[in-house]
Amino acid sequence: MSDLQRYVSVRPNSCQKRLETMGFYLFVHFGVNTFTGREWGTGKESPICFNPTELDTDQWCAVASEIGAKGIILTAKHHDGFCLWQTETTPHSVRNSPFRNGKGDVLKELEQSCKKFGLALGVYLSPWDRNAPSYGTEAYNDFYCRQLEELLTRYGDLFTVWLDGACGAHMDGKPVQTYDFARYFEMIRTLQPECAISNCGPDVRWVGNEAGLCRASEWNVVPRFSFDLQKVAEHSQQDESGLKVDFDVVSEDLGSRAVLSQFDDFIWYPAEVDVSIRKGWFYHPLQRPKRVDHLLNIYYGAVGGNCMLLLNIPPDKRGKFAERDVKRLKQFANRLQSAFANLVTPHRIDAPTGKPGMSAEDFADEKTYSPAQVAPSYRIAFGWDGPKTVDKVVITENIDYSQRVEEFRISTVTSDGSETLLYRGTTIGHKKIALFRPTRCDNLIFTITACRLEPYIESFRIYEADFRQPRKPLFAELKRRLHRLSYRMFVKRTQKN
Ligand code: FUL
Repeated sequence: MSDLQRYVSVRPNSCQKRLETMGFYLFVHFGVNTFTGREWGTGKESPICFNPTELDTDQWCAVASEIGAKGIILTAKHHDGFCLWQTETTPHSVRNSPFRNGKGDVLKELEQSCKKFGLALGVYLSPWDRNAPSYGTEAYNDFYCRQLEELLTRYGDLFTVWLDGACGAHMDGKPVQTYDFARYFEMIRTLQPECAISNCGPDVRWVGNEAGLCRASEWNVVPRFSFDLQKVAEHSQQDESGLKVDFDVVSEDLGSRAVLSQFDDFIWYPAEVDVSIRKGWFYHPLQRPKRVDHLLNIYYGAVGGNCMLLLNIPPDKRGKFAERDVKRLKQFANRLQSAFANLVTPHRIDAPTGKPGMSAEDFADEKTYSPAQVAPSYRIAFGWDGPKTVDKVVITENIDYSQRVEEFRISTVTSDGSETLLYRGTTIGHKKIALFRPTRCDNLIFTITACRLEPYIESFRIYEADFRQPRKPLFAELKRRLHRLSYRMFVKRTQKN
């Protein structure tokens, strides 16, 4: 098998496919921190402080579905150890709070609302627990597994369990906990085989910052080694073959041919962008939601950059999303709706001969197109009658055949026969949204200039301009570099402690 054949033989499992198809879902950080104003609770909070007076999970779900999010992940337990469900594992839970006289169960209410609104439900269960007396001992793994079991058996189908890698146990003077991740994973796979294991898990990769920034080229096929890195946050280490690689979760290039050629074991590992609508993850009255252009740039970068977007909306002390956030989210949804309101239907598609059942005509019907022959480049021309002003294209690869496109460009041919370049891109993967300047034309040429064997293009949708593209983010690249640097400094510091 050639190297390229090996790379494209790596494909998503069914949990990963479901997540990639969902594309956009919400995070809800809610718990004792909502009432104490902290981001990381100490674990010493009294359950009495948890008292949402108007908890309204229907409102969360109504907002989620209105803005096109497909699911919600709730912080069932954050680092403070306080449980939002009726657990039998610890008294540190809603059971000992005034919320619904100790009878309430936030996760149960959310499960029912999600059902009502057709949304998927996910849970965040922090491995780091500042309240559990057993933390730092082997008994903690039993305790954690009992919590997992309750969540996996009482709340219907979960689309994901989000395992947060954050740990500040040294701050509490506690011994470092060795998490039995293998046991956690096995329990999740056994009890809910369709549930994705995120973050420290094998199904979803953390994008590397919490600012909503993703790489220009996001790869799904990466060295298996990058999964170990999610659990062991070390800056630079040896892989199994003893090769010294400068490679970590924030590295810029995780999956180009140059990187893959240094390894011999690969996994499908799509990235998720987790970011909050406000500065903090929990609700703080003085923080403001991000501007609409900022939210749109995050959306285009993540959903349109081969990542999943996990956007956090923190409920306030009432237990509802703040009006200000809801208003902002509606404006955001409006802009998206207008951006994708007018699809251009091509009348002619000219492309290299396709495989049987995967020809260019099939492509027009949104079925996969794949050229019969491997070639150095592939030129696919779309034409329509009468010029239209277009400014964006959504391209998807059929990931059942892996991720293959490495470089492409979009251009248009003017009446004098000259070609004008509109967009130059690298990876496509599950979804690429290519935004370019509004251009009046009656054709677009999609040229794939580098590819791992032949491409499998599932769709190429062209949209008319609404002249409301967000302003380009300033210094995005610089910000990404700074985040990378600060992450590495953080890791170095924690390793010293
Ligand atoms: C981090 C946590 O420490 C934050 O509080 C938040 O939950 C974020 C999503 O993950 O690691």
